[in-house]
Amino acid sequence: MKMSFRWYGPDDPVTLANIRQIPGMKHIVSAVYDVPVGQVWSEESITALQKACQEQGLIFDVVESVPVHEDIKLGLPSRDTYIENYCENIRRLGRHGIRCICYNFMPIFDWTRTDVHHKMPDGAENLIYDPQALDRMDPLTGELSLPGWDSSYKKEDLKKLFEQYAAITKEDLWENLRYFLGKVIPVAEECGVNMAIHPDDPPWDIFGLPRLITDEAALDRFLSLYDSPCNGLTFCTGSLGSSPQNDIPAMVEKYSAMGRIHFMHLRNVKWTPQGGFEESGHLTENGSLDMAAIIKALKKTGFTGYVRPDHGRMIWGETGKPGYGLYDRALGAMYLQGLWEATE
Ligand SMILES: [Mn+2]
Repeated sequence: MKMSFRWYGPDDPVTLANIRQIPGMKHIVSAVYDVPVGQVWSEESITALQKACQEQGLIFDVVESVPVHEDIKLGLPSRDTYIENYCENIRRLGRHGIRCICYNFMPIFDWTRTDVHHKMPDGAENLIYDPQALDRMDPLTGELSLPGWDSSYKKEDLKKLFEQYAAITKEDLWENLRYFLGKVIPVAEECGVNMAIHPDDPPWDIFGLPRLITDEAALDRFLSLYDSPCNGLTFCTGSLGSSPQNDIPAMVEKYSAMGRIHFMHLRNVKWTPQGGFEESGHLTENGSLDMAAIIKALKKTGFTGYVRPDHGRMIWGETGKPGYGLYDRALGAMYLQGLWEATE
């Protein structure tokens, strides 16, 4: 496995100089944030990220994410222009040494939590999802500030998007995903880039919007939409593991054996009696997932892809981007590498 760390670019309070001091850390996961969704990334911006990483002895070879424009998900006539831009981004990233691109196909909302500053009994802060709290939120009337949320949306834009999604079915969304893959996977193959879809987080419908990538049946269907080694997964244990129905170690073993996992997001979650979850420390005993069994499944199947510690808690007084502080993710990286080494 290749150990990596997500970095939000020069504005990230966590610096590359910090990251390089984490033992075993070699790869950087980042993205260009200075252009709107759907546009082509400039060569200069990509080169700048690559250079900044090189200067710290790190390799920038994973992108998370190249976002998919809503018009593509909705299947609007304008999608072809956005897909062509997407393909151009794959070509440019491939030329700059990027080997894996993470993306998702979630309508409007990215990963969703109901509190990103939840106080844990030990004083740490974590991210939680409480279904009752979500029911009380109305994205069309209330003030929304979600972590994966594009704050540039105006209320009117959002209303229109909801109307557009109301007009399509879940099957339409699957068909639009198939159409997208049909155009981008051949380009990714030519460029030597692995495409890795991130599961929906949480893996169920929210705000009445359909969500596709939620369980084993959905992953099977997704992989069959375009049969190519380049059409693969970002297997996020925390996202899929939010649903107690998903047997995470068994799924990891299955898809890793197929060679279709290109990127692992490793974190633990603790299910709550209310049907929600809390993001816990990475350790098996902290949450509901058996992290050692997950690492063993990767080892057993000869996994050589990228791994990153996913969201961490905020500890030791650190402030910053919820889920993306330095300290707890660094602890996660060490724990995961310890499990890996112990299987050797
Ligand atoms: Mn993830």
